[in-house]
Amino acid sequence: MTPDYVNRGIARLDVCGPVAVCGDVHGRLDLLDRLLRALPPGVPLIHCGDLIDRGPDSNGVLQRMIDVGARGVRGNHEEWMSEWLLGKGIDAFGHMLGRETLQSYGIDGRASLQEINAAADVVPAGHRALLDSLPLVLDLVVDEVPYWVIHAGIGVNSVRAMHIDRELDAFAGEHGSALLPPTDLTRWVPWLVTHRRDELLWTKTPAASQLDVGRTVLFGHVPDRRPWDLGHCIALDTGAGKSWADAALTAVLLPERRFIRVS
Ligand SMILES: [Mn+2]
Repeated sequence: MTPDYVNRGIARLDVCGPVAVCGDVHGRLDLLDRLLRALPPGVPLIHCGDLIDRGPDSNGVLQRMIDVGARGVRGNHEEWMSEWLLGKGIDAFGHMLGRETLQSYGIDGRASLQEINAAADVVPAGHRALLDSLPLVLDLVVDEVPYWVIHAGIGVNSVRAMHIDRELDAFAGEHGSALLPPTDLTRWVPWLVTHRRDELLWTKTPAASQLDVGRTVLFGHVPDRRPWDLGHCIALDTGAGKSWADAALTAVLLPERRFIRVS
């Protein structure tokens, strides 16, 4: 049976600006709190996924996101945690993905798989509900301007691959034409959600290779020393959770497109 969270493909959120969208947090509750203090008062926070792992306080980050009513999408790191909480155990994803997260819940990541998997019930129901609710894609509308929020964005290669993919036939069947003009690329996002889930979560595509789908895509997943606004995409992962001396958490204010970076 397909787990519930896999079915949460695209969620729509229609808001009045300003709104802040942040990149990967990776357990850095200190940076998240600094960012929340740096935002103009009352501005809602939206995240690009990868709230957990690497940094010391994944538990605290999930709780803070709940406390401030943040919305967002799932990252690849949330995938393993969802699987673990569904009782599938962490072995499918390996210890390395979750060690710091486990530690933040008081679970020794070096314990046996059996012990780790038996300890999953220490994760509060609210954190489970948050993880379970995260869609793969957020169809975000700010002051009537639409954006996509997607953890890994939309890589040029994933869409190029569609041209030579037999599954494109299925898309053509659903939409009437196999080769859409570029302005219709935005219609491929629902297709990608169904047929290329892993591309949207895992594929490392830097800003320069993100596809122009006719509206701005906000994404994280690829840490860089600085955020990028290339018009068709905004890259927001500035290395929170990495051991860089200048590791930072960055958000962009919409519709203004001004970056706020804390380190
Ligand atoms: Mn990440």
